[in-house]
Amino acid sequence: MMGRAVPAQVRLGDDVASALRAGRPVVALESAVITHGLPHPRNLEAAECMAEAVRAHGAIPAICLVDESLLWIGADMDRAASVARNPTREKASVRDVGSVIAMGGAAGLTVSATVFAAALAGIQVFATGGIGGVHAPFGSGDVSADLLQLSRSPVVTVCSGAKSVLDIPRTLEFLETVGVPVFGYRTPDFPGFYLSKSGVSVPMVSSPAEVARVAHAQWDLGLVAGLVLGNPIPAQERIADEEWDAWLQEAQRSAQRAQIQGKAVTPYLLDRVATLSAGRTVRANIALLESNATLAAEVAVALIA
Ligand code: PSU
Ligand code: MN
Repeated sequence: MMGRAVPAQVRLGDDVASALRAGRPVVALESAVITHGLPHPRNLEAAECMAEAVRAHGAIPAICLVDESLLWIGADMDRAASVARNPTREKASVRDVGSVIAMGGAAGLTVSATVFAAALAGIQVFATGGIGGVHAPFGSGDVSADLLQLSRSPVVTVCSGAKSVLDIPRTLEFLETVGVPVFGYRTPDFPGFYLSKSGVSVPMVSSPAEVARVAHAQWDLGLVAGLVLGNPIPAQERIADEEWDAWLQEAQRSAQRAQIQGKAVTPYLLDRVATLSAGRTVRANIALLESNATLAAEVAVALIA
């Protein structure tokens, strides 16, 4: 993979640009989890952990965000921290990126916006916590832009499943409909974010090399869809089903009472479960982000080997 010309509104970090030019492994990192998913200052700690894990496993991290009318692919930690602290920062999915750039705003990028950015720069692997999907209750009409964009960007997305507040079977059905292959990493059960299992079976892959073979086979055919690789949360941080169900139900009740809607739903629920669990969900989230960053780096290395 060689670097490619990027549009004028895009800035590549120096180390990202030189790695891409030299064909060395790069891993894109999501920033909505930093700007909207985790409380300050644990969010910055999470960003550092992810970047460090990517470096420790032989790849260059590329935090993707919007700031000062530019789409940054490989923002440095100072810029990430300044966007995270900006009180007017937005959570941008792929449809919002153009308008935030045009208006001179700042934004953390969701999975949909990050896989778009990664593909634009020629980055083939991306690490996040959980992808968006089909919200429960079915019929609410809330389906994340992540799902369609995953079918349009040839990037391996390493995650610990879909966001814990979603309808997982319907999310996986949607990915099938739009042609996105989904795998479990060393597990036949799609991971359940804070829980190790979601209860839905997926094909299993057991090494970064195997993931790389599948990705090459698919992309060499000219298929543009990305791959979703579900990596279970590290065992010592996983949360028991009953505990999680209780916190989630309570959080959903208060979201309903407060009439939270649209893209505010996820940040609101995450904030509520963090409080209800006395911080356990935050710790679990950071642990899985770090573990996903590690696996993503290994896959990026394997893709180039
Ligand atoms: N999963 C989490 N925390 C998050 C997200 C997912 O545990 O903050 C973010 C990701 O950026 C994902 C986005 O792309 O939520 C999906 O949001 P929506 O449902 O509004 O599309
Ligand atoms: Mn949504």
